[in-house]
Amino acid sequence: MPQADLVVVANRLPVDRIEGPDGEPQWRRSPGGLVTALEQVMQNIDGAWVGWGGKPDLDVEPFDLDGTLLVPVPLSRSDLRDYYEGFSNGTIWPLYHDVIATPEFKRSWWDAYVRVNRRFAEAAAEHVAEGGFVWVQDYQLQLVPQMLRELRPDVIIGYFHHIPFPAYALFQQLPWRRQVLEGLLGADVVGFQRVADAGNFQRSIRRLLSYPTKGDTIRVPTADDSHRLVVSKAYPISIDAKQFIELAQDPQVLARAKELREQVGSDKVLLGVDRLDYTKGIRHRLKAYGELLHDGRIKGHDATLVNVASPSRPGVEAYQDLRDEIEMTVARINGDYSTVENTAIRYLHQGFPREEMVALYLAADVMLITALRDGMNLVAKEYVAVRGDNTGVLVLSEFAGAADELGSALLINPHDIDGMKDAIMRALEMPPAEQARRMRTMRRKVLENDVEKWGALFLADVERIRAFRAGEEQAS
Ligand code: GDG
Repeated sequence: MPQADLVVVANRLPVDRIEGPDGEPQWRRSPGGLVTALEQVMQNIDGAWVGWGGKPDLDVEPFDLDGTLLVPVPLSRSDLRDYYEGFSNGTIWPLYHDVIATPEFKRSWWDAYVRVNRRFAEAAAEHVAEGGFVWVQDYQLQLVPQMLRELRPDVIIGYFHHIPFPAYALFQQLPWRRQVLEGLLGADVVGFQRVADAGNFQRSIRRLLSYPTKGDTIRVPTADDSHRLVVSKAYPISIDAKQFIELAQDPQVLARAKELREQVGSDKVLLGVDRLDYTKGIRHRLKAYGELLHDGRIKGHDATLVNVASPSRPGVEAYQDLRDEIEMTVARINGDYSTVENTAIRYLHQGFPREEMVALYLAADVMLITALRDGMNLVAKEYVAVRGDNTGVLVLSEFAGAADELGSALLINPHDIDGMKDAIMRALEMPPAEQARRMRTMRRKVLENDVEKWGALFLADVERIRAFRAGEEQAS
């Protein structure tokens, strides 16, 4: 079995299994954000990617795709129910997003999480070369670093956490809190989106495990009465800004943006783009917008809200309930305030190709990011990247990680509905000079701190650890 110097471990492989023209199954690259982010990093390295193939009970051999070895991890229907929909998305996701929804603590879900994490760790251990680097991605796989370290002490392990890490007072609720911290501490570098997330993680380590922390490092005791140093700090993730800028200059995309604008017809276009998830504050956004219509501050032809809610986690009950609630609210607002000529909210429960997303970003005067809690929020950065003429206004929740870098947006607290209404009005009325000043500052940040830089910063710390370890080995 070939072994790779870099192995990415993520819940999903970066491909979808589809039926080819001859009826035979084929793999097609899936266009997700993580894929684009890591594509850059993996380009020049002999890499492998361990992940689930996207269909239950799919048990196929590793295969090569454009120079990357893809290693499918089989998951049965019950694994998916208990490990993925259960512990990952019914326990960790709500707990780590400040219990916006109530997390459920089920022992059978935890058992499945342990079992499936071990399967991922074993697959990574099998495919990584001597002294190689394994980069574990996200909250579904928090136990993999420690499990992998036990199997392969020779490799360097990184872990990146894409979602928030909660305050100690919330994390404390987790019945398996110590096991999760020990699992993460199997890594050499533990990366977070915000400085505050790394701070929360270190506080939990001090309170629950009593390991000392200093600056970005944690001293983890080892079996031989010595210790290892673990780096834990913020590496804010970003987008492939060049790719978005190129798409925004594509004549077809520009024509489509113009067409969308004309079809919508109103004076101003407001846009929301999220996975349909309770963390994104879609209900709060609709409430604020509905009240602006009710108060008469926005009238008939003044504006339209285009709201893309891409389908997400349909197997989890909280998401089914959320969808019902949002769709009822949209229907009510449209019933009350649309006219024959103008629709108040254009609601789209669909996924679109990236070109269409960029055309929507170009057509929108105001982008509304109203997350109640969000690790980063790449949509905010995508909107900023494509606004090459420095027009447009970003209304951005303080609770999204992106707010740390994009302080020139109109920052809002989405729980404060009156504040959000005022910010929306200010955005709709903002003079072009102020739009340009704010957008220019934000674009500079996004273009400088792109995903390539994110990868480079993380890998630089990995190399630091590698050098430190080599020095220690020589000394002993
Ligand atoms: C998690 C964290 C963190 C959405 N709908 C369509 C579509 N998208 C694309 C967007 C964007 C991505 O999906 C969504 O990324 P976000 O960052 O906004 O949010 P999550 O999915 O919750 O991601 C988040 C992220 O991981 C990365 O670390 O920022 O905080 O929750 O790229 O454009 N893309 C296309 N069609 C759609 O309909 N093509």
